[in-house]
Amino acid sequence: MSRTALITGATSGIGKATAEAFANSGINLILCGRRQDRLTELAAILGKQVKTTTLLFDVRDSAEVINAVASLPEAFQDIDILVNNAGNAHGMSPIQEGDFADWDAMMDGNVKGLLYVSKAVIAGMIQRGKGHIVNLSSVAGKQTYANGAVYCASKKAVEAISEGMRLDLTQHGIKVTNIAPGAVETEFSLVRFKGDESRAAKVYEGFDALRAEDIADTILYAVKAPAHVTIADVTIYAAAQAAPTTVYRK
Ligand code: 8X3
Repeated sequence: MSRTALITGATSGIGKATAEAFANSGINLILCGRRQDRLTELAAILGKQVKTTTLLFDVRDSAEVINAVASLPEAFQDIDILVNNAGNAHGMSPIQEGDFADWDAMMDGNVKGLLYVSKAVIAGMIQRGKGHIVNLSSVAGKQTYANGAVYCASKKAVEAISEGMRLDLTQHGIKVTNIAPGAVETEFSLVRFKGDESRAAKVYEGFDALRAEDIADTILYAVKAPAHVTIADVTIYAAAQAAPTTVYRK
């Protein structure tokens, strides 16, 4: 029987690439995001391969999250795979110059949002005695870098939550995979630098950055692993990257 996956932040970047990879593998999709036009368009395209539905919510709003997941049509209620992909960096500055709104956006979205969506989905997984949660962390969750304290803190929290989920949920037949990508060329830096295109482009200049599809490939590998195998933790760098801020550029 084909499986069903719920993906947050599905309209762009790693989320969208994962949705496409899942569709190619016959995994039905609950596409979640904050932009209905993009969700509808993606659902129509991938709907040619698998069953799709969309949920419009902001992961930072716990009531919206709970109501959205509760509103799923019956055919989509048994969620086998949850991909907690939604998350972003907002601003990059020394801690003493940090902005409260940026801090709130990162902690509320990357940490609390991931928790809200997980809580909404885990109950059903426990009832059915099976499931797989894939959390998108970052190499920023492995190693803190200058001017990134709060983003790094939010991803260190994801690392801890992945470990904690694995400890609490393994006995219920639920696998937990933590994925920590390095520099992936998506809208990530554009969001971090608040639309400054030239600053964002510089992040990926002079080397072959990771693509969203590279991360989607790894997520697909993890969810396709045999029943007795858990891919617990994967760190993925671009070949030219040795650490979060160590990139060998041409
Ligand atoms: C994104 C990767 O190195 O910019 O999470 O923190 S990095």
